[in-house]
Amino acid sequence: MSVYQVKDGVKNLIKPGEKLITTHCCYCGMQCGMHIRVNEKSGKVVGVEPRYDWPVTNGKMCPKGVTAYQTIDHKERIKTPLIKKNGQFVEATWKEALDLIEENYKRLQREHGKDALSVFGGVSMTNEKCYLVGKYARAVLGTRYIDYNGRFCMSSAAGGFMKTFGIDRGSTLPWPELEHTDCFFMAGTNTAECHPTSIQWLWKAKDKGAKLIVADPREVPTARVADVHLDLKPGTDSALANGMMHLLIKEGYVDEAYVAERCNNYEELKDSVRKYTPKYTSEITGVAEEKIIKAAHIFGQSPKSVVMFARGVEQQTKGVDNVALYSSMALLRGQVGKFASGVATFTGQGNGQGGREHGQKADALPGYRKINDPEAVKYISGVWGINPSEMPKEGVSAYEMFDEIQRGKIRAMHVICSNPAVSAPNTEYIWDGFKKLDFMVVSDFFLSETAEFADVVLPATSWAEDEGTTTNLEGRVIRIRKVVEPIGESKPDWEIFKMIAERMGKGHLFPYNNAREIFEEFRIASKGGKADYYGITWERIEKEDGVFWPCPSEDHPGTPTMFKEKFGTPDGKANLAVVKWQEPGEIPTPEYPHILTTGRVVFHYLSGSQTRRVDFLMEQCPLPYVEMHPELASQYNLLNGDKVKLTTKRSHMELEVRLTKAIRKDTIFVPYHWGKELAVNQLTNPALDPTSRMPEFKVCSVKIEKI
Ligand SMILES: Nc1nc2c(c(=O)[nH]1)N[C@H]1C(S)=C(S)[C@@H](COP(=O)(O)OP(=O)(O)OC[C@H]3O[C@@H](n4cnc5c(=O)[nH]c(N)nc54)[C@H](O)[C@@H]3O)O[C@H]1N2
Ligand SMILES: Nc1nc2c(c(=O)[nH]1)N[C@H]1C(S)=C(S)[C@@H](COP(=O)(O)OP(=O)(O)OC[C@H]3O[C@@H](n4cnc5c(=O)[nH]c(N)nc54)[C@H](O)[C@@H]3O)O[C@H]1N2
Ligand code: SF4
Ligand SMILES: [Mo]
Repeated sequence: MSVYQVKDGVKNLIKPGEKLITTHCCYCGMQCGMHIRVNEKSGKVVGVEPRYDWPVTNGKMCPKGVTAYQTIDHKERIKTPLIKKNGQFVEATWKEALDLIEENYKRLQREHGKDALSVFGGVSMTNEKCYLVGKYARAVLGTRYIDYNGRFCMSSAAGGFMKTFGIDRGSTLPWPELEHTDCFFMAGTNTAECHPTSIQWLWKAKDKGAKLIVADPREVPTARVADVHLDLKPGTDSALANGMMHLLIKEGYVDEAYVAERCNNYEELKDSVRKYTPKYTSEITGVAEEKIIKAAHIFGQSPKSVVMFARGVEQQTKGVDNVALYSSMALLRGQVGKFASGVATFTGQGNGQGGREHGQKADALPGYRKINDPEAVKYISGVWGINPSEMPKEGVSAYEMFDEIQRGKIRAMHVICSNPAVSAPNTEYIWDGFKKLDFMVVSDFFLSETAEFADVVLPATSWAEDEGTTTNLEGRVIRIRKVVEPIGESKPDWEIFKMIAERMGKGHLFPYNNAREIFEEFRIASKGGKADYYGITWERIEKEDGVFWPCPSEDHPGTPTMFKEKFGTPDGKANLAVVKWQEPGEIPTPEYPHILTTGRVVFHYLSGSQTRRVDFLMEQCPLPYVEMHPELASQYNLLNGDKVKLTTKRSHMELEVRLTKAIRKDTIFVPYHWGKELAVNQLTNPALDPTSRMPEFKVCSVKIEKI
């Protein structure tokens, strides 16, 4: 971390013989501002300095961010293409790798049709690359089968926002305004560990007297300092939100004028929440009645409040409902579209916002257009230079692609920037799917658990070896800068798409020489869509500390606050959610009597493919474990450090017990950042939300046995 003073700005951070390159952290949606220190002589990265003048993160970074630079020049980086021969990877030239890809793709297309190929994308890439993943799948391979890891991440938030507000922008307000918020209602977000640098806004607000309500089955760090901790049973958020709204209405906390003018369904909502008395809500959620009542009074009396949530409420089979219901709490209070108040989901991955707007999703085209909308198909076909009749139809969601592998429909998969062998639910099914494929390609810069299954591994560049843009969790489009030259023979993902396009006879569709040219095309592709980037230029981003979409023209200021006058729905009104609580996909049974939930720790990122390669982070957290309340542990005679076998309907695994009182007595928690026999996703339930197709990572039923 920095030992330098801020007062002289950037100059003071530069050491003789070094230069600083200003960019953003590669990991979470906070996209913390940072400078990478590069030795001018060797061109090598030697360290990092937080960026104090970045308005969203103000010089704060977390343990992952300050060590991220160590992955750039890491000894395990893949430096050449790899081809599997007799079960072993051997180094190959680009020509050999591309020959093999061309031969197999063309053969499979000939024998089984274009839908035999598939693409599994990811959103740790820049907007420019994410945009091209969709174009590569649809215009080059001609397949309907494309989806991406955001299906496991942001799809329920997206679905809930679309339903409620008509536009899915993760935050309705810019983060620095949070300093002036009077009340934070935070559900299913472990903010201190997962978006650590946003905590500063909470502290600043708390110093001014802001109140904090936390809804989480675990006493996460924010819950420890909360005014009320609603320690709900996993899978009961919709009951809690309905119970809160019951009280807001009963106690007269509704902003009646706002609701009458700007919202639909108020009468239906009143009917629907009538039975969610504190008593009934408490019976379902397991939260004490007094706590629910206290939370409703605090929330109802706060002039400026935000409702914030994350995967805890979204990664459920009722994830879309949960998002719509929690958002409706803010609408009842008239909070959306105003200063220092509103609704926000903590977007997960670095480009989790941008990456979900540009057409990596089975049903989406760039600019948040729909692939089943003929006008959208016509427009995007025009931008791409293809005939609208060539545009493939809607495909299926990420997990459901593995069903298509089992059915023999999908024969080949190109996984780009994701590690589903660790991160998808019910991993044994995923592993089996990979083995069944006739041909598999992975683009990554490390040999991930997924890459191990591939026939060909293509060395992509890391986040520091190419430039472009990302969109942070506020909806602010920002610049990622190139820090060093690509290592070995690695190439940016867009160049890889271009080379494959040329081999498939579609080189004319990928005429780009650099990321900037892609951005210019993408501006036009997004123009007129819900996520309109047309008015955003790289120069503006630089000058204005990022630009918020929608931004339809170069003289438009961008949109830091959403929905000031109207919502994105056809009638301009928000839709209050009228939904009853329903049970999660699995409820405890005598055979599987407890609830398993999964999530994160501060030291690791997602599948761990990057952070498990950083010594400092591994020293802090080398292995997964299971968090358990001492009372539950005593039922099984378990002490801290004992080994247990966990079994669900899918599979079983062994883990070390970590006793803590900071979790419900009926629930256990396992972090998911490890692979193979250490992957908790061997156990998780692949039941999907009916609209978002998001798997229920957060709730399943489990058996505990002492070993
Ligand atoms: N350190 C770290 N930070 C990260 C990441 C990482 O891997 N590591 N990943 C990034 C990404 S992609 C994402 S998506 C975000 C995720 O950020 P978060 O969603 O904050 O993280 P999780 O740990 O998945 O889950 C959050 C909380 O949900 C709670 N929870 C479980 N079940 C329920 C339930 O039924 N209801 C409610 N209300 N809460 C429940 C868990 O106890 C947990 O504390 O983090 C981003 N930041
Ligand atoms: N049990 C459980 N499972 C979960 C979750 C949970 O809470 N519980 N959360 C889910 C969520 S929210 C998410 S986001 C997913 C994420 O899961 P994954 O998609 O598996 O996420 P990563 O580990 O980031 O995998 C990205 C891979 O791409 C590589 N990579 C990074 N940048 C680039 C690039 O620019 N180009 C290329 N080609 N490769 C790159 C990295 O080295 C890494 O191997 O996991 C989901 N799985
Ligand atoms: S909070 Fe997120 S973006 Fe910031 S340093 Fe940590 S991982 Fe990187
Ligand atoms: Mo995520």
